[in-house]
Amino acid sequence: MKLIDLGYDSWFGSEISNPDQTSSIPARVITVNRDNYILKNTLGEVLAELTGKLLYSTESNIDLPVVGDWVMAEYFNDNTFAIIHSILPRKTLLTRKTAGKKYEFQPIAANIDYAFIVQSLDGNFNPRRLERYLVVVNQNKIEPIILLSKSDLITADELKEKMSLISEVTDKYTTIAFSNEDGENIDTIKSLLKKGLTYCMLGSSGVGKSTLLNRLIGEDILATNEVRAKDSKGRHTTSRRELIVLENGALMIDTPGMREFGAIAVETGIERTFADLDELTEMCRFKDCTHTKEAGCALLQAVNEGVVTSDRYQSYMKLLRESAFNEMSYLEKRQRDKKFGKMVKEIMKGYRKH
Ligand SMILES: Nc1nc2c(ncn2[C@@H]2O[C@H](COP(=O)(O)OP(=O)(O)OP(=O)(O)O)[C@@H](O)[C@H]2O)c(=O)[nH]1
Ligand SMILES: [Mg+2]
Ligand SMILES: [Zn+2]
Repeated sequence: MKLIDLGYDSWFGSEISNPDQTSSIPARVITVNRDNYILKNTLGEVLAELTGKLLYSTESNIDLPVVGDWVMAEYFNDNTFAIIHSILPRKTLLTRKTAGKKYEFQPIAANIDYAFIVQSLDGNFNPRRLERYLVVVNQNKIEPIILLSKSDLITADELKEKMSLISEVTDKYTTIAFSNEDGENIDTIKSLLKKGLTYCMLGSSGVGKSTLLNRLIGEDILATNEVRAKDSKGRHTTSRRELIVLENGALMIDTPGMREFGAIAVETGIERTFADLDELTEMCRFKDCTHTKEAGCALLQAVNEGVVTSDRYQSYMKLLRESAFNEMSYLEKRQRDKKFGKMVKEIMKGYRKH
């Protein structure tokens, strides 16, 4: 296996000729465990740990390796163990807001080319949730592909209705309804996968991400689990993120289903996902129009005329508000952290003097 088969390309190429890292070689992070990593490159797969320096210089989660990262690693003991010295710059980084009240970025996966956003066509189907995923994926300049699973559970008429709801959200991205159960459109999904490109599965627990991946592999490698019939909720079967090389050479990252998919600072993602609404706001009479009550608001007019559904308008406004609020909270937190750091330094200096 060559590095190019693992997704390495000239984009990363210029980064490895760093003279003081000559003992290190590039490798891709294929699994992140609690205390260590599994790397893969031409030497095969190896267990790896971080250098103390990297570990202690990290200011946030973002500075630590995630699945899909390219790292520079030094190999030991006949290439049975490695130490990670640094992370190569990331082509793309998929992040979300850390679940709960914390205002932090949580990295999900790095160097992703395409994200499969998976929703099942039964209880999990939700156009508003799809918008949220699209915003985050678009923010990171990753190409979304929309997959609607469990088509075997609904009638042809229901499918038609749901597809039209999706086309109301967006008609820009490939959208495929499929079934792991009867095999519908599995081949269509297979035909999308290209050698050397990295894909990642996103979506709630229980929608069939791992089952699909097993289907694509043609073997039951990943654990899957029953869903509670009552509310279509999964049980978080997949517990870690891992990268798998498919037979045709495509690279696929499975992720555990996420209960929350919060967003921080995703204005660009919102603009891209709601491009038509964003364009309308350019035509508002006032530059600082809040699109809530102003006369001459082009967006409100479009809603009144039925050009834009009120659901999409509300979703757009909600995501903008949430993104701005989370960004402010994040920046405030960073500032507090910095001040705190400074204070600690001052105190330590004082100690040393005495
Ligand atoms: N009827 C039907 N059931 C499916 C389909 N795909 C998956 N399932 C079932 O849904 C359940 C959950 O599937 P998983 O693949 O474990 O779901 P997941 O998205 O990986 O869930 P997490 O790992 O928890 O995020 C399993 O019992 C599957 O057999 C499908 O297309 N149709
Ligand atoms: Mg899974
Ligand atoms: Zn307006």
